[in-house]
Amino acid sequence: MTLRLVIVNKAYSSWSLRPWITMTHFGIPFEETVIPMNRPETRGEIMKFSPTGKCPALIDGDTTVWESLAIIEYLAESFPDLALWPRDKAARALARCLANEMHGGFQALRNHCPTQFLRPVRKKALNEAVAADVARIEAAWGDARARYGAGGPFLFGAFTAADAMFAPVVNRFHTYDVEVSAATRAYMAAIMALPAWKAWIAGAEGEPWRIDYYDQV
Ligand SMILES: N[C@@H](CCC(=O)N[C@@H](CS)C(=O)NCC(=O)O)C(=O)O
Repeated sequence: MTLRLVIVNKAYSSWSLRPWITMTHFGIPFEETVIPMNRPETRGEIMKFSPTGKCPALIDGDTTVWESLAIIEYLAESFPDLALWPRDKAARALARCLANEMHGGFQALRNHCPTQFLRPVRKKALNEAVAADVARIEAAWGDARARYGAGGPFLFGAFTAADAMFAPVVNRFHTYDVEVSAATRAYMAAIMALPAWKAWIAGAEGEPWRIDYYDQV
């Protein structure tokens, strides 16, 4: 049975990107349904797939999985031959810590700098709370890279679900021209060079829907 991933606009959706880039990068076949946000019918359309009225949602036959991180865990269980998480237990524990920290945190950064995959690079001043989020993210990335990143340019060497969880932050740092270290820039460049990243941006560019609020931030 073909997996179906239900997402909202690629131009703006950070949560949708996470499972999408995971599945695309690892070559997991799926069909996608894109529901445009900010329309009167949006919630009803999403509710056909997800009880939360939020995307992403993964449909696998009779099984529906929502919440980006739960979807990634479901995929990791469904495709055990693919190293969605690092193979080493201690590395995997750190990867899950970081993924959970991202899933539940960094609210200041998320509110101040919404993901916007089509926004030209333009600097935005950061307040103290956002700067603290940026500092913590840089420290977390640096720690993972120092301990487990020797085998490649990603947090745990090869691309894993931890990178997928942070991929929208790469967009935020990039498009709001956040001042970060050279090491952070190198990590961002590696993410933005991924074919799966480029495919997401191309998808966003091809969408006919624009939302003023996000376009003006
Ligand atoms: N914690 C959820 C967040 C899901 C979420 O907020 N999705 C947003 C898109 S980024 C959504 O579906 N918004 C549609 C709407 O509110 O109408 C997850 O990890 O999947």
